[in-house]
Amino acid sequence: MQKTYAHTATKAWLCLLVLCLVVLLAACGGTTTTTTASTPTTAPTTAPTATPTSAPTTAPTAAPTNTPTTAPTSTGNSVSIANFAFSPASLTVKVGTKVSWTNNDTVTHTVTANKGAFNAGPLAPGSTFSFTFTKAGTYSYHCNIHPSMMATIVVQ
Ligand SMILES: [Cu+2]
Repeated sequence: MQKTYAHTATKAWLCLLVLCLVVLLAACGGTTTTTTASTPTTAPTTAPTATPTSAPTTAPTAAPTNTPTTAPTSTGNSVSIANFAFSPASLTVKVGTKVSWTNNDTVTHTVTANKGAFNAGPLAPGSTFSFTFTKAGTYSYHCNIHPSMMATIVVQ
């Protein structure tokens, strides 16, 4: 009887010891719950995709319509003599054109071709001389009275 009691007593102590151990272990190990610190994942900044700039289409520059200004000194078929000068100094005409020289000056002049194609004798103020060009070429002429007066008729 005594032995049995002792046996149960030891058994109880063992149970108590085990219980204590369990409690201790639970106390120690239980708190070791590693709180996984969730490292804040840096929000992936969406890389700004370079928006393709539409290639600037070179706007076709409107071609400047340069209206051919008819040079007032090179057309027509008349030459004015004024202020000791032939105007225009160079006149271009077509073959068969009749060119007229009018002396609008206050003094007498001549219209003399350098190579003798034509020659308007003394041309008094206010008078007109005409010559029809039938052959193409460049006709330089001058005034016999005033050699500095020189001009050209271009026949095409
Ligand atoms: Cu003259």
